[in-house]
Amino acid sequence: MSAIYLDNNATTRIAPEVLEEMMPYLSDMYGNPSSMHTFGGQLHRRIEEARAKVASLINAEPEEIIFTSCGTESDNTAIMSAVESLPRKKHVITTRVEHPAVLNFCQHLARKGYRVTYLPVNNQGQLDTNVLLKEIDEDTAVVSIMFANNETGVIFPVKEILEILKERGILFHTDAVQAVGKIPIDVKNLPVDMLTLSGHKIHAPKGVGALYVRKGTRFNPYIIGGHQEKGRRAGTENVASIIALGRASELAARNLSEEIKYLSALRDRLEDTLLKCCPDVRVNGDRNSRLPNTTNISFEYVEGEAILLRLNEYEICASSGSACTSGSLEPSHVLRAMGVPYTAVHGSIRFSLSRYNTEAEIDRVIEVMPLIIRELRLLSPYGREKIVCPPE
Ligand code: 7TS
Repeated sequence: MSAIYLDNNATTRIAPEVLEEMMPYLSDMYGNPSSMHTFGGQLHRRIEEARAKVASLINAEPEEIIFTSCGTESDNTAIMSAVESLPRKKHVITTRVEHPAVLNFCQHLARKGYRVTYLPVNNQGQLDTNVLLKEIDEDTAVVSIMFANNETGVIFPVKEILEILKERGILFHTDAVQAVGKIPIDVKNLPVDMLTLSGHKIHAPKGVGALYVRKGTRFNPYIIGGHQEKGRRAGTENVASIIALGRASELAARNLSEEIKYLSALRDRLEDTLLKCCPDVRVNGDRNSRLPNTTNISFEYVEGEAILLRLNEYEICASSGSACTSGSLEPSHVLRAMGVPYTAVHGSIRFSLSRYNTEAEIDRVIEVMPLIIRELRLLSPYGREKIVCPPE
């Protein structure tokens, strides 16, 4: 058996169908879609076909889709566009559990003089929309709240958020990088102003993303230059990757309901068995409102990094719930915001599945995980009684 890849919220394998579709555009069909000649110009039509497919995945209109270089660029663009559209307003609202693509951009805005409110979440990782209601005021330009959390999979109440924001002249952006292609999203039913998605989370390559901008929403480009994307995002198009994103969107839309059933069954089997087999284990995040492919599990009194290293020896790829940069043991900002106890934050592991995972792979993880946990707990200098918490 080759590596068991359970880190699909970090990135996914390019689907073979997607790779096949994009390859000609990396070799023979290398033209520039803006060229006058047919060799390049014909690619323009292929880009528009891809745009229609991406739009269809979220029930948008093709002209509402702008291709970008990644989820991060879409997030930055959306928030910047919103504050530039409403120049007299200087207040931005987001949550404490966003991806750094939003959090760090908001910190950047704070350094430029914007007031930023970071909404808390409860111990299930869920947002209380009453808190949002209390925080909005006349000065609020934009609210940016993720559709689903990348570490826990918790799905946010976008419908309720929209109810609160309705007719207040506040723009709403949602970072749906982890939600698109995993759960149904319909922007006609959920009228967000802007929505971010990323190719490499849905079996397209890295380095391509999209921003949905609702028709009629004021928009200011972030990348300025040529006329590409109708002047909304300059730069010669990443043709092959855009075509790949179109194909990946088509596949995701086609298989969505079966994949939800398949992945949630596999995920639940993994989760339920680990909860049964290992003592002192907890699931982080609202189990009733979660992405079907994600589970974040804390194994108390062990270091997540130690678990990952042992899993790696078995060729099992997962990730630490903490968004550690290598070498740093900074615990996850998401789990901390949820008030997960210190002993559990450090032992958290995120397993994120994809359509390519099999029952046999999950069985293998179920087999080795209790052994790893037992072994690490025996080795650990932190006996359960000896656990030391740092001063707050
Ligand atoms: N937003 C969310 C919610 C994400 O999960 C990620 C990547 C991004 C934005 C950035 O997208 P990109 O296209 O610019 O890469 N998330 C993760 C993760 O959870 N582990 O590694 C990358």
